Order: sequence, then C-alpha cells, then structure tokens
Amino acid sequence: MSTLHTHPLDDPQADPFAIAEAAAADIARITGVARHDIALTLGSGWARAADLLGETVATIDATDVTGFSKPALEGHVGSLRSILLPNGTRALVIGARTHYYEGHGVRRVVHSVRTAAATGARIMILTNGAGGIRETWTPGTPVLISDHINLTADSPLEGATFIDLTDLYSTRLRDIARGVDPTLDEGVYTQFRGPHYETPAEVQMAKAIGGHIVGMSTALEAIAARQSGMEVLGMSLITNLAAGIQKTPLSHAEVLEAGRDAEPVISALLAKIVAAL
Ligand code: 8IG
Repeated sequence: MSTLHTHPLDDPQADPFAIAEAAAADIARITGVARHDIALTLGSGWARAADLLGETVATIDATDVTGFSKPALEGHVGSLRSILLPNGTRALVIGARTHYYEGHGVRRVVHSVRTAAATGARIMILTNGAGGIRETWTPGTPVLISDHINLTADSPLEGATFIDLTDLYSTRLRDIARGVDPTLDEGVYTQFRGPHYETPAEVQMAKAIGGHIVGMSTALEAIAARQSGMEVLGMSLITNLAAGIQKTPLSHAEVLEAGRDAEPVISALLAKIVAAL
C-alpha cells in the first residue's frame, strides 16, 4: 500500500473489493462470527432497531475494520454489531455511514455495503432519515423506497460495468414489509448531493421527475448492493417535509427531534420486518 495515501480506498491502484474482503475478514476475526446473512445500515431515527433484533454477540469499533478507519482528525466513525436473531440468522448492523457530501469519493461511501456482501450477506437493508414531497406524509412517517433517482451524477461502478437496476428495491422484500404493516406507503427516493437541503425549486423538480422522497445517502449504496448481488430493502423515515412543501424553513434540530420521537415505533417495526424475512 502506498504511503502517499492516508486511506486504503484513496489509492487508485487499490481494488475496493479486495479491501472489502479484508474488512470482512477483520469482522469475522473480531466478532468470532464467520458469516452474516443480512446487513442493515441504520440511519437517522432507526438506530434503536439494533437492540430489538436479537442478541448482540459483538460490538466492534468501525475504526478496527479495514477501510472504515479515517485520518485521526476526522473523529470516530461509529460501530458495527453482530446480532444473532431468534431464528438463527446472523445480522450485521452498520451504525456508521459515510455520506457522499463528505467529499471522500464514492468508494468510501459504499465500502460498508461491499463489506456486508463480503461477510456473506444476501440482503441489504438501507434506512435513512429523509424529506417528504407527498403532503400526506407527516414527520415521523416511515415509508418503503420503491425506486430511486440518482441526482449525484456519480456511481459506485467503475469502468464499463453495466448493472441492471430493475426491481433494485426488491418487490419481494417490500411485500414482506407490507405484510408486517399494511399501512406502509412507498415512494421514489431522490438522492441529492447535499449537504445543503434543496431549494423549493429543486424540490419541485424532484416532484416533476417522479420523486417522492429527498435524501443524501441511499441511492449510491443501493447500486453497490445490487452490484454485489444483494437483495435490497430501503426504508426512509420522513423527518421533515421537503423545502417549500412545508411552510417553515428546515431546521436540523427539528429533523433530529422528529427522528428521536419516531425512533421507538419505527425501530420496532423494522425489527418485526427483519423477523419476517
Ligand atoms: I433528515 O429535506 C433529511 N435528509 N436531501 N432533503 C434531503 N435530505 C434530507 C432531508 C431533506 N431531510
């Protein structure tokens, strides 16, 4: 590894899949769990689901896993948990997400997803907090992601890698989720780069092109999950109505508060969905 690069994924010569394999080997060694069956990335508002899934076998510092480490000044990146579900399924919970807006490139954004695949996971559950375009959604509403529009103008795929994205957000998994909660609505997730929220005009554009949810994370991760052959379930917690849909300016504090208030309900819902997989 070249010492010119402070992070292994920043070395253009490095193979991101080899680094994901190394990360998976770290996870197997540190947790003592050789393989995982499903993986979950828990975004804003969803974190408490980890406590409800089953027995936490191991909690590990993400900085101990290859490729999750960051230069010291950027601080800590959260933890990974290995959970044994009552039915014997092994779940890997990823409590740390690298956002595209951090500017470290898409390889780092999708490293956790590629690592999840390398641990053996066949199902990737991606959750987030997001803005809602549909006026019937109030803050605190969980919705299924049915499809996405990627407005980042970037991709985790490198070179001429043509990957089909039909049914990216698995119809089978969405049906299972609706079996648990028939009131679950669904919508098209539109990923903007952020970290600013949209202008009202951008929200109107997203609506006009078929978007229902606006966010900053999940589309790029879902593409990488599909490339790795995983089945994807995506869920958004609507923490705010998108700019211009709600009458008042967006406030990060209000977004966090909506997430905190909804957390017990949506975490229990997610745990029930996982138990039904
Ligand atoms: I929480 O309104 C949350 N994340 N792009 N727009 C975008 N991301 C978000 C929003 C929002 N709310």
